[in-house]
Amino acid sequence: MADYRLEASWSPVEGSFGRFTFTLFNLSAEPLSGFTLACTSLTRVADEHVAEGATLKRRVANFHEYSPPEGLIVKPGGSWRFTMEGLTNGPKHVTAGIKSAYLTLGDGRHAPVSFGDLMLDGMEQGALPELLPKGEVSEPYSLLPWPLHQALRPGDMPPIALYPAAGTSAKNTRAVAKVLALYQRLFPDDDVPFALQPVEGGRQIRFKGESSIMDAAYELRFTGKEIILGTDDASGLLYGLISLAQLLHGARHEPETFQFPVFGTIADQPRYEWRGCHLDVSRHFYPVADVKRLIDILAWNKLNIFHWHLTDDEAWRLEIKAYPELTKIGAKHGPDEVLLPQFGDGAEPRSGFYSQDDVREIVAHAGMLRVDVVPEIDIPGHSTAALLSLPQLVERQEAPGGYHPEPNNPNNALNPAVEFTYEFLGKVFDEMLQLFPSQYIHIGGDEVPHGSWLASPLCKMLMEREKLAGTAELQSYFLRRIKAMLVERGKKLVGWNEVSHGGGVDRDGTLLMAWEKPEVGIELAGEGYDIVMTPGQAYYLDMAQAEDWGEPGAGWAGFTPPEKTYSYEAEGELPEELRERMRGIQACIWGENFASRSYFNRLVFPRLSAVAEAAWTPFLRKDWLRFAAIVRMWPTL
Ligand code: TNX
Repeated sequence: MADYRLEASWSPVEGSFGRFTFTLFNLSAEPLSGFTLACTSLTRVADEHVAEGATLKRRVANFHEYSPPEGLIVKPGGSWRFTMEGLTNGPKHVTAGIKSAYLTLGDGRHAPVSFGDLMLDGMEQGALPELLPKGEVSEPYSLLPWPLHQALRPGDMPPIALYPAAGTSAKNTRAVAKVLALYQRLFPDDDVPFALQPVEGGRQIRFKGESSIMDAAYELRFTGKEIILGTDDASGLLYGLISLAQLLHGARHEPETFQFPVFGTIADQPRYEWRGCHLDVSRHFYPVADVKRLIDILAWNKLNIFHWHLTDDEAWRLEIKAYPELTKIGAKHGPDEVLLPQFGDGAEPRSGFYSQDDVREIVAHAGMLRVDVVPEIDIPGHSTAALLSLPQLVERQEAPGGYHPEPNNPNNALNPAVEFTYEFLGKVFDEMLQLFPSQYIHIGGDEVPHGSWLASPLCKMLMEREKLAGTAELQSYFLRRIKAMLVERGKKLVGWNEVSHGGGVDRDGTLLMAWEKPEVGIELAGEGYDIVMTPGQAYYLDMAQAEDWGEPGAGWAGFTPPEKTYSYEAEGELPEELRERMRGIQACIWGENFASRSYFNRLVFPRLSAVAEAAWTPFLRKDWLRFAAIVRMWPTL
């Protein structure tokens, strides 16, 4: 147990974003004096604020440090209480408060402080709403995503196991073994769905090449005697086998509801080729094993893109051999480190990044499951960690607070007029080429605030020379150079929707993710970009799932119950002639709210499967109650 505990509550105030009340308890045996209290809070205290009982000594992005009144002594068992009125936004949920806390004592040592979620003053919390109904099915098959076509007759007893018919090729046997291993990782307590040798009471699978069907498609024909699996590529083979494992999983787990087919066919193929899930590992770091398990879960849900958000303001998580500082400095947080403690960090310094060996392991794991790993380094904005790790990236003459993108650090964008920026990125891309076989590299491009770089003398010169009118055109200049660097290296550029600002980049081989709303995506498609829809209102899995205070998650895009994610149609009013441009949809898992595993699971599941079904199944074949009945048997992290 920590010697100190900090409790925080919030009360609404007419005409403002309300007031925080903090109480620090001294649980140690010694009186506490001559200290400061540091904490990270998602809701920030504004520069203009009224403090009672403390002063805000400094604030850097979400990091706050408070000093008690001169001479304050907190006795053992005693507490210190203070309030802050004047916040940058109004908190909406329990998770909007403290994410890390520690004390700096008189002698410079740092002491851990425990804390909990943000309380709402004077309000009963009440029970949280049920987010998932029990569900019901009209056809007894546990397939999720639901297939394009099926006409099946259920059998009474599921087969004991499925096994490859005599004479099955090594490639197909290996595919069975692969899905068997996947199943064992996801459901270690369950009976296995496959065996490699014939099993009494089992059913054999016969494999058939089916050159007339499209990529990732498969056909299953069931007879009492065998199952014929027709595919034309490795993805179809994988998905056909996963469907068989899913059918057995349901029939065994809930035999009153689900059965295994004895006759009939499934003819299945995905609605979209890009069925993605993004993971922000900058705000919250996930060990290799967690990332691999998430990829297992993606494959089980037939998602095929893992968009790996490896850098942001808070941390740079990818080892780059040419610049070891990026992870030595830029992936480490601590009270006396260059990067201050953030979400979930405490008094002890803590570091987390992926070595190039880790990356190779993850990419190989994903590749085996037909998941393409699309790495993102978020530039030019969201780059505090890189800028603090490599001071050569900083424009020395630029005013230190030239622009201030809340909630991030001031001047958090790579400077397009600093030539070293391109040398640096060239080397980063060169190393990424060796690690990531994907044809795509995501370069972010989001949230560069208006006014960025305008206090940079070097940018002023560049603007004159290149006849650029402001921030957006500077950004476009930068991104066009980045695009050329990627093209030179044989890669396609992926970015967030703001890449199109100020003239954008060459459309050819550029894919943009519309996160602000689907209309933005439609506009971009009209401008000639390929698009993927990642609407914050429906597919951001960090968004809270109900309005209730007690429901964890972010609130900036409202709240998103699983049913909303499920029933959302991301194409919106996409005109027929732009359909070609829409490559797919994607869920995004931003990390600010995921300090605990239980919050991760509560927020990500079942909404991730809801996006997976939207990515695979035609809109008219979706069915919320069927989804609810099946998804409760699906794995979580
Ligand atoms: C917006 S979406 C962001 C992220 C945050 C997220 C939180 C986007 C391109 N930028 O930096 O983590 O909201 O929901």
